[in-house]
Parts: sequence; C-alpha cells; structure tokens
Amino acid sequence: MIPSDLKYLVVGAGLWGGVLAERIASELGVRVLVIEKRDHIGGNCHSAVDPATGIECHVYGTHIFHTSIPRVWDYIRKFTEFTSYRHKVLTEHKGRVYPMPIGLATINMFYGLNLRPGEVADFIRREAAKGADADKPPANLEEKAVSLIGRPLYEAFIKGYTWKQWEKDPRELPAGIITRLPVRCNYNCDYFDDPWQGMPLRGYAALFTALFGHPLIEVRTGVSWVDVAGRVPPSCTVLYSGPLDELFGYSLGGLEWRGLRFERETLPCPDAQGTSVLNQADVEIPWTRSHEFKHLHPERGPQGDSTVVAREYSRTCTPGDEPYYPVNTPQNQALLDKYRARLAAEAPNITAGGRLGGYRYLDMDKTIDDALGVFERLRAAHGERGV
Ligand code: 40K
Repeated sequence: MIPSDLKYLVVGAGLWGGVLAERIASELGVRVLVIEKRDHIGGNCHSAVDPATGIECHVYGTHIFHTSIPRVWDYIRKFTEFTSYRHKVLTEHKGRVYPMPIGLATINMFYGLNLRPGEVADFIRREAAKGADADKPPANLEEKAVSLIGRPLYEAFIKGYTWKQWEKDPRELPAGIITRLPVRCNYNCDYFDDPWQGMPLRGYAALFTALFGHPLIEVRTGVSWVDVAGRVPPSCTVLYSGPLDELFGYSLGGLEWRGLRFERETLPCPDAQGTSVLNQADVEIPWTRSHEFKHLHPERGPQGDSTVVAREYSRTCTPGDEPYYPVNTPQNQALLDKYRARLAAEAPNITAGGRLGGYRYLDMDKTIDDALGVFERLRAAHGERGV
C-alpha cells in the first residue's frame, strides 16, 4: 500500500497538507502520497453544491479567506481567483440586530445615542470604570471583558455567546482568553481588518482540486493514519495534520476539543436572514449563529427562489465527533507539551502541524503561512540529503 521508496507522506488533505504536498511536488519534483480519512479533500474548508438549490454550502461552517501576509496572498492566488466579498457579521440580541464587532453603529443603537467618533473612547472608558474594580487585575473572562467595555455591552454581546461557545460560565474561564476586545470608533462594519479578503470565485472545491492537482501528487481518500502507521518506511518524511493525541493512540490521555453541529434547512424563500452570518448573542437561543450560504456569493446573483440556512451549535467533542477548536486550559497545554516531547524523541521523521496536529486555532492564512515555513525547512533538509 505504501511504496517502499516513498519519500514524502502527507496525512490529511486539508489546507496545511495541501500546501505541503503542492510545494514538495512543484519545488522538489518528487512524488507525494496524501492520505485522507474522509471521503473528500479540503478538510474543514470543504464545500459542496446542494443539488436541490445549486447553492454552494460550507459543510463545516462558513470559511472566509482573509489575510495581511503578502506571501500567503501571492501563493494562494496561483490556485484560484478571489471575489471582492468582504465579511460582515450581525448579532441578534433581545430581538434587535446589531453589527459585530462592537463599533459606533453597535454602541449608538444599543444605548440610543448619537456619539461622534471622537467621543467613543471616553464613553467606553467611563462604562468600563463603572463596572470594574480598578485596584485588582481581572480574575476571569467576565471581569476582563467588563474592564474593557463595561457591563452592559458585555452582558448583551459577550456573556451569552461565550456561555454557548464553551458551555462554561464566563466567570470560570481564564481572563487570558481575551487580550483585547476591539471597539471601533467609526461606522466601518467589516468583520476582518485584513486588506485582502474574498471568496474563491469558483468555490473551495475548485481551489482544492487545483492545489492537489500536480501530477506528482496522489491522494487516497478513505484512508486514515492507523491504516498505514506500521508500514511507513523510516526514510519517509511524514507530514501529519491529524490530532496529535491520536498519533500516539491517546496513550497519555485525550486533548479536549470543542465541536460543532450544524442543522441545515432549505427554506422556500429567496432570502431568509439577509446576511451570510447572523450570531445569536442570547443564551435563550440554543444555537450560536446561522449561516445563509448564498450571501457569500452575491456576484452569483439571486440563486433561485429558495435558500439554505445552517444553524450552528457548539458541543463537547466526544470520540467520533469532528474536532474544531482547541480548549486552551493549562491542563491541555501541559498534555500537549508531553505529546510534543514524545514526537521529538520517538518519531524524528514526523512533523505534526496544522490546526489538529498543532492543537491551535489557526485561520486559513496562518495555516498556509505555517505550511510554507515548514516547507522551507524541508527544502533545506532535502538539499542536505543530496537528493
Ligand atoms: C479563536 C482558541 C470558538 C468556539 C466556537 C465558535 O468564527 C470562528 O469559527 C472562530 C471563532 S474566532 C476565534 N479566534 N480565535 C480561538 C482560539 C480556541 S478558539 N476563535 N474561536 C472562535 C470560535 Cl464554538 C467560534
């Protein structure tokens, strides 16, 4: 199954594995085998056209490409064109809809004011001073958030949403989760500040087909690491993007993950929510946000008389669920360090990375940047071996 002279094996056909496979094939001119346990490439960026409506649906939640890193923007555009989509997020609180992140429109709507840009900083400072104890440092996420934006905005937009994301009282979450809560002093309602943003013009599926399209890359779907683990020649460099704890059979215990569950619905109207992502700030509504996929591609026109909406629910990951977000507690960090030490000591031919292999939250652009960095180290090692 694994050729005995194989030099590079990539585990996982997501973005990190895809960039590495592409670089190895294109730049080193050697064969790469990619194994992927799911039945599709693209990892969680995967999208598929819904047959009934023709709408491109993001199976693992909405993915928006955005970056400030020149080498990432130059690299990824070799595989796709991007639309000029710029992401906006709205959030519903007590039956009213506000722009996110918190900015001048959110503040003025919420307080019924007409503050000018120059008045925002002082206003927020006074709100924060009312709610926080200036003498002692914030002991938890709630105290930290209140010290940054004041209690009313915290209770409206952060408290319930955080509860739902992590299933924990924000007073039990460490203050360190948030270092800052950006408050914009103008009516700019863009979700991301990055200069380069957009959606792949022909969809994520086409992007990944191009990324894995090099003739020296072979992709086998439906094959997981455990299927090949004992049969990888020691001379083969393994680029592993699966969960690090799974690589070691969970022998030191399992890393904690948050998972997501989506409830997808096709609705008989041309537009259900008027925007691509609508957050639900209140705990009384059990889902965290809803995605209406057609709005990610306004350039495709009205896209028919019906629409597809997916409600997103957060949950604890149990065996068999797809892991999405690392849970950054000291316990998980300590376990991660132990697995990393084992990797370095026991498997010098394996590099683990990406979101799952690194056990870290990574936007798509950071994932690409990390893979490009790993490739530069591989290229140097490849040269030294005199291949
Ligand atoms: C992080 C460390 C987390 C949990 C849930 C939903 O929109 C997204 O999908 C990502 C947001 S934004 C973000 N930036 N950093 C994390 C750092 C763990 S997660 N996030 N987490 C998000 C998130 Cl149920 C969204």
